[in-house]
Amino acid sequence: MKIPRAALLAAVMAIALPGYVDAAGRSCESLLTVATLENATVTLAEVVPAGGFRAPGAAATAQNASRFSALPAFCRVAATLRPSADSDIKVEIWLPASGWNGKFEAVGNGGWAGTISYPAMAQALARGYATASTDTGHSTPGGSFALGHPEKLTDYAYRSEHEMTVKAKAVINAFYGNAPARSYFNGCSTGGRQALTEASRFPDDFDGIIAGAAANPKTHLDTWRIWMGLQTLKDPETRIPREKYPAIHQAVLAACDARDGLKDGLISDPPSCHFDPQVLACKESDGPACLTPKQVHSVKTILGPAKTSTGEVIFPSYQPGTELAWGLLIGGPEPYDTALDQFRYMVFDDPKWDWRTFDVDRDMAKADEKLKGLLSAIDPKSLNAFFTRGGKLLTYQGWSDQDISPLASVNFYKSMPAAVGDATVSSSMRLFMVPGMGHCGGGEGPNTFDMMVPLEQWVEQGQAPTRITASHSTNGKVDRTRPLCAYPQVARYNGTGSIDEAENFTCRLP
Ligand SMILES: [Ca+2]
Repeated sequence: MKIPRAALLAAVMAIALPGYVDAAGRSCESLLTVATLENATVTLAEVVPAGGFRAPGAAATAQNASRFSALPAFCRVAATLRPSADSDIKVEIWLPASGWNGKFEAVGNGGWAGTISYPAMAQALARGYATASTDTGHSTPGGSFALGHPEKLTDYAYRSEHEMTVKAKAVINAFYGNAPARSYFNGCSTGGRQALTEASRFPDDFDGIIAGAAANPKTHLDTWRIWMGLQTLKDPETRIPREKYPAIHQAVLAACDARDGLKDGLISDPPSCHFDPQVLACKESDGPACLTPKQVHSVKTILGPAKTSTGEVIFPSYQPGTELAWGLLIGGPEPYDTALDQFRYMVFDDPKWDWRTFDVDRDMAKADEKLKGLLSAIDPKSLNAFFTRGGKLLTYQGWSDQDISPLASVNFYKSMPAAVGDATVSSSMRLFMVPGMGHCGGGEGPNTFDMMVPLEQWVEQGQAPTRITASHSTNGKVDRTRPLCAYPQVARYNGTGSIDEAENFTCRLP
């Protein structure tokens, strides 16, 4: 008896794939055999019961465990993507087992990546999104992955995010029988650079993009980070000991806190604050509350931009208010490791390269040449295609960012009108600066906020965000809320009511 091939196949699948449903909605396990993924192997497809996810490696912290234990049931898919012979890109795609909101939220990475961003995936999944993250093509810490592996560097620079997005959309379509109605990208730091890179290179991937504290231009950023170290660490006498940071911070607040109209421990418009560290000059012997002449000079230097020998600005500076977190770039004994790795492994191809030999003019030019189109500056004009098809770009950065000068986001935003026109910026891009927030979070200012809802309202209902409420918590309890305002507006106190409640503030030009 001749059995039709299709019937035979269906019978085999029903046996091999427990929980197989039908074409409208496949079982999670059936995704193992999704054959439409080019240059990719699905390595895992299993249902994770509610609260059942256990993160591997560094993501297995107590804080994350409580976040994961609150997750609903989902279909967990893992895959390895090989767009080049040397590629080894790990991705995970999480699909809500029920209550899918019909949308896709991809999440970004930090630093040199090398891990799946499980906590950010959990946040997206908990809100009903199908979500995806990639390790960007390597699983080692730092930048050593790039040494002798140009294809892996390409994967890190832009290819892994795009490949992940294409594959995730295919898996979502296979699982639910529908493509996502909307697709969003949400990232900060390296994730911010990934966000801008996606908008620039792959304008069709996302409908809305959140780019926080974008590490852009990366080649200049890492030059600045090393320059910060060179100014303060090469000569032991120019070093500013960590125990002096609080005194400097207090002196900055004394000079500038009230200038924005409200003494609240925060500087709302740091570029208008002009702090002279000479006020802290030691009058008698050296101590934690004063600065030696060389230290006064160091503070002055790092509060100004890094420049080439001909005076061209390489990258903007730290802003007043950031002092408590200066240790990241100038705490010593060496400049910031993340920045050194770019030059060791991607510019000089020499793990033993000595930062003391760094020459700003010569070595930044070499970085720009070698990393052109990978980690060099993102051209503001290149975002036009994304904007033209209706894409919305929401950017933000903390004014007290200790890792990437906050003026990086401001300068990029300011460069947009000349590149794409005022009308396009007005309809497609916003910047929200966050007083007192550190790098992608933390700090003394209100540092917890939701950019996804405002972005969705913009993309889906055409309502551009003007004001987003942020909160600050101490020991898990909210003790201050404050509006974030669309740049160049800042939050101004109305003059009555609690200064810890957002409703008593209005967004105005400074
Ligand atoms: Ca203030």
